[in-house]
This record gives sequence, C-alpha cells and structure tokens, in this order.
Amino acid sequence: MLKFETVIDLNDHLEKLRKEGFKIGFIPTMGALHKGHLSLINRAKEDNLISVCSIFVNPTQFNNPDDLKNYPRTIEADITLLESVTCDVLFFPSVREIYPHPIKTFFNFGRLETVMEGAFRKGHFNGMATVVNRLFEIVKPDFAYFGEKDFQQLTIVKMLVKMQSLPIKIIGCETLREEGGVAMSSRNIHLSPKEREDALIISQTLFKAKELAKTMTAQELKSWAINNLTTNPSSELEYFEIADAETLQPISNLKASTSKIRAFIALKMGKTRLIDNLEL
Ligand code: PAJ
Repeated sequence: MLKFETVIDLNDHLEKLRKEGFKIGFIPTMGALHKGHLSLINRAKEDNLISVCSIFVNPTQFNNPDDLKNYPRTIEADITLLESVTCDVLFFPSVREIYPHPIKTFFNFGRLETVMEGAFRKGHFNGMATVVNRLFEIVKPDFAYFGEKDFQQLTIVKMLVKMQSLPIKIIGCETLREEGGVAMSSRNIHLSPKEREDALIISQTLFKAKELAKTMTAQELKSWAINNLTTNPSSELEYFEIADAETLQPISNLKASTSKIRAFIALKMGKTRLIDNLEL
C-alpha cells in the first residue's frame, strides 16, 4: 500500500493512474478502523477500482471539543488492517494540508439536516460536508463508498454531489454488525464490557421494530421503542425516529408511505454516543 501525506504527492500518483485508464474508488474515514470500514474497501476492490482510503479526524465536524480530543487514533493498527485487505492507497493528511485557508464554506441541506443528528449535533453536517467536499476535490474519485450505519450522512453526501454537480457516484454499503447485532463503530472502543452488553438493546430494538411495523401504527411503534430504550438508567436516549428513507422526515402513517421507511436511534451509553438505523 502506498501512503501519502500531502495533496501534491497523492495527486501525482493518482494522475498517473488516471492516464493509464484506472478508475478510483474512494473511502473517506476518520481511522480507528474496524471490519465495517474494511467492507467499504473490499466493495471498491470488487468493483475493480484503485482503492484510496483517507484517514483524517476532521475537527470541523465535532461540536464537542472533548469528543474530538477523545476520538480514538490508532494509525499503526489501521495501516496493518488496510494492508490485510490490500488497500492500494492511504491518504493521511495533516489539518494544514486539508485546511490551508480559513474555512468559509457553508452548505444548506434544508430539511435533511434539521432532523436527528442535525438537531442533536449543531454544525456537524456542515463540517462533515466541508471535509468530504475538500477530499473529493483532492482525490477526484469516480466512485465513493459510504456506510448506511451513518444513513443521514450518506443521504447528505448524495445531496452534496448533486448540489455541486460532481461527477462522482456515491455507493451506500450495508452496516456491519458484531456478533449479537451491535453496529461496528470506532466509538465502541470506549464501551466497558457491561456497556457493550447493554448496547445490544439498540440493534435488538431496531430488529424487533421491523417485525412490529407489520402490525403496529407508527405511534404505537414509537411508544414501544422509546419505552424499550429508556429502561436502563445508565443510558440516555437522544431520539428514536421513524422516517422516510429519502426525505428523512418523520413518518406518522406506516401504511400510507410510498417510499422506504427506516428507524433511527441515537443513545448515550455512559459517555459514549452510539447511533444505528434499520430499514423497516
Ligand atoms: P467514520 O466514522 O470513520 O466512517 C467512515 C465510513 O465508514 C463512513 O462511511 C461510515 O458510515 C462507514 N462505517 C462506519 N461503521 C460502519 C459499519 N459498522 N458498517 C459499514 N460501514 C460503516 O463517517 C465518517 O468517518 C466521517 O464523517 C467522514 C465521512 C470520514 C468525514 O469526516
């Protein structure tokens, strides 16, 4: 695997590959890699692309300074994992390399960013879109891979590509789960064994909700889920939402909806904030 820290060196390399007719598949990450991240790299490889993974803990998308400070950084282990799936290129830039000038970008994603993560993490999606837009400008990929684990992020990235008229195809990839169902996440490192056990309630609620959606109304389902997610005093539910998979707006009638519906959860387990979602 080739590793680049500067835009110039990365560009030189990718330009040569482009001239030889290779197509580029890009997987942006913040590191602390796990099998969920690796599944995105494998997808790019299956699609016969040069796989370019970036690792950059993006300061502008953290609304909480402690969260940024405590975000796990495991670069040596990350490199080993990337090599185990024969990732072609790692881009590992500094903050100065990504943000050489003061940031003036402001995106408006309308109602996509006023709900759920957008409501609970002010400024998060503007920071995320700023870095993704900058990374797209640097890497100029043909395809970019994002996990459904962060479904609202995936939807907003698709909107970003549309708004900026970028020639990039965004591929959404299924969530990889631990045995038992917990969605893999870099933040799971922070969970104690007891919290890890307790976190099972999140995916269990989603899978049960999928079943109950066949017979319950949206209101009944929401009450049941909220009840289920608030029994543990060491966890704090931020939201349980049933929403349209395209507009991300809350759904009040499961039967009347013509598009796909997903359930979304954000919950703090001790100090660790976890999110997950599932198609109903
Ligand atoms: P990060 O949390 O490192 O995630 C990088 C990519 O991996 C995202 O597309 C995310 O949805 C995907 N991913 C995470 N857990 C997954 C799982 N269990 N199964 C499948 N895919 C999973 O998301 C970010 O970084 C950042 O916001 C970023 C897009 C890199 C911008 O800074």
